[in-house]
Amino acid sequence: MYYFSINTFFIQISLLFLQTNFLNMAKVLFLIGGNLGNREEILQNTVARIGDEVGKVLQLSSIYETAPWGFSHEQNFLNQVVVVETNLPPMAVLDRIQHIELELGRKRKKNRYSERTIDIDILFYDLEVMTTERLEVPHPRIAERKFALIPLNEIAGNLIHPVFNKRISDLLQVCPDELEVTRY
Ligand code: A4P
Ligand code: MG
Repeated sequence: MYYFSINTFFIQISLLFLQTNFLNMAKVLFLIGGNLGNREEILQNTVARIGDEVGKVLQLSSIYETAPWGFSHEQNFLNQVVVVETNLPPMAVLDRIQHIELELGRKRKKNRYSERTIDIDILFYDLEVMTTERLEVPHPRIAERKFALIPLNEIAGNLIHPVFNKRISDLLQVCPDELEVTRY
């Protein structure tokens, strides 16, 4: 009898721990991409580093070759969406991805949109909506860019954008972006 209740006590404590842990987990969708260097290898390294630093990688979209959006450059981008489960809060996720960008050779230029080895953007952090000086989620330009919407649609077409209240698949249908996006 005594043994039984001690056992039940420990089972309950472990269940509580698991539940709390579970409740603290967030799903983050990243868009990664770059147009300089060995683009495919850099994407692979980025996914591996995100797995080490941010959390478990749950899903990857296909890789897409995409024309530079917002500026001209002779080299196209490769872009991919990565889904990760993490217990880090949004700002800590941003710190980690900026650290990974630097590690993988990202150099920031003065001009707004420019060529780069790797850019890691947070598209969604669960369905949270936040705007601070350093971080805006959902990423503010998702709906204007097929290079983000097409890979997103592949793995999360039914996701409802919490600001526009529209599915990703619907945002894609009305997106006016005409730049080329093809499966790599
Ligand atoms: N920041 C705010 N919100 C976020 C967020 N949700 N995720 C801040 C990541 N960062 C966020 O980013 C500038 C600042 O944005 C960061 O310091 C962070 O505090 P950055 O990476 O330093 O600079 P950036 O990426 O050059 O600027 P920006 O304005 O973020 O550009 P975008 O929107 O990332 O666009 N064309 C193709 N085909 N494929 C691409 O991947 N990417 C861009 C960059 C342009 N054209 C492209 C692509
Ligand atoms: Mg960026």
